[in-house]
Amino acid sequence: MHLLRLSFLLGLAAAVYKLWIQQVLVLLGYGRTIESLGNTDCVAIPALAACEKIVLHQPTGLLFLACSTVESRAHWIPAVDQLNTSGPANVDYFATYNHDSGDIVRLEAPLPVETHGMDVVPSAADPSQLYIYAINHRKVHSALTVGADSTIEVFVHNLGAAELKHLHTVRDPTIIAPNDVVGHSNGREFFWTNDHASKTGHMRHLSVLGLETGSVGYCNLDSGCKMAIRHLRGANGIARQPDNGTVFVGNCIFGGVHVLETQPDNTLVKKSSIPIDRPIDNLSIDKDGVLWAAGMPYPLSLLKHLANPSLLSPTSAHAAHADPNSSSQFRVVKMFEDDGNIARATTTVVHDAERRRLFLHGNAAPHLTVCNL
Ligand SMILES: *[C@@H]1O[C@H](CO)[C@@H](O)[C@H](O)[C@H]1NC(C)=O
Ligand SMILES: *[C@@H]1O[C@H](CO)[C@@H](O)[C@H](O)[C@H]1NC(C)=O
Ligand SMILES: *[C@@H]1O[C@H](CO)[C@@H](O)[C@H](O)[C@H]1NC(C)=O
Ligand SMILES: CC(=O)N[C@H]1CO[C@H](CO)[C@@H](O)[C@@H]1O
Repeated sequence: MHLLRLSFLLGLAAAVYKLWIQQVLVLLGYGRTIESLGNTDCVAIPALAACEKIVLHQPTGLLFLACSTVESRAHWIPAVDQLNTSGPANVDYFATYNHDSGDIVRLEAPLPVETHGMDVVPSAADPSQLYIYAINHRKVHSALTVGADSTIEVFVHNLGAAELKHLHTVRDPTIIAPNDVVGHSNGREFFWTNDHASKTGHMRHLSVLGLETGSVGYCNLDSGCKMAIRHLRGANGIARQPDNGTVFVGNCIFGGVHVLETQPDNTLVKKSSIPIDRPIDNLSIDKDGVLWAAGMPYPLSLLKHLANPSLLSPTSAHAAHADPNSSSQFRVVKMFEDDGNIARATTTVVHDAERRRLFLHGNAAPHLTVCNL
């Protein structure tokens, strides 16, 4: 009787363990083959390297980028505990790229920014003025123990100008490990993700077991900052459906996308998730309302690449179409996949639905990739 129960329990434990291990192996890309998909009509733009985040200005087709150098990234990426302050100083920059003319403009900023996530939002009052919300991970000497001094900067940019005007620096106890940001068209409100619950420390590593989580915060320059939702696993890139308050957050550990609904008090409630068979990084929404997500076919090779950018790491991009018949259902289509030779270790994808172009870039990638779809 006891033996029977014991063997039943052992069998159950083994089954659960096998299921869990299988899930982990799938997420790590075990047994995954990398296809060649959508990667035949692409060009590389090496003048724009190590751009963590790209945002499209749809009316002009202009791409905004938050960039660095490959060497600097190998030293300093707080999100993955790369906290060596002796890398190159003040090399990060914002730029615009016009794919039709090939013009690259480095935007002069009145203060140095260690770039990460970014959003670019036309002002509701004057669409030729763009608000730029940018994560800034300032280096501090004791970074190894206390982490980066992270803030969120708000700039304003006149379309076509060569500079950014600084409006605000937001520093708050809830801005812990900021990763990505979505801003409001009034220049005064934003949601951002914390990729972890602490800046440094061993607890951060427990995130791979789901025992440590990220969060999303909300700031209003008039009323302050607060947590909008806590305990969000693998919180990474963030995007918002402009017209209806749906917020998407990529799950860079367990795969897929969290679908959140904005409440009247600007907190967020989780509604559903979009399953995708791999960890998901940064997100964007195109003109047709389709959500584009950068996939990590082999997350471990991505981590190795971030520490040593010369290593290849594959890339995928996925498009999630909302099902018109059911608000919580999405149809996900893989649109791009490459072994890393055409688009290396992509962490951010943007689709120009009007010009049928896909832009891909990576935190430590050697070049911007532009593909005709
Ligand atoms: C930090 O970077 C410097 C300069 O590249 C290097 O000499 C040093 O070994 C690095 N420190 C660590 C802990 O990796
Ligand atoms: C939505 O429902 C209509 C009518 O039932 C059906 O014809 C259509 O195929 C559905 N669309 C999707 C995307 O499932
Ligand atoms: C907003 O759009 C998304 C599709 O992207 C849909 O899933 C969601 O239900 C919509 N929300 C509302 C409140 O209409
Ligand atoms: C905003 C942003 O770029 N977020 C993430 C994109 O992907 C890299 C690589 O995994 C992450 O480190 C960023 O935090």
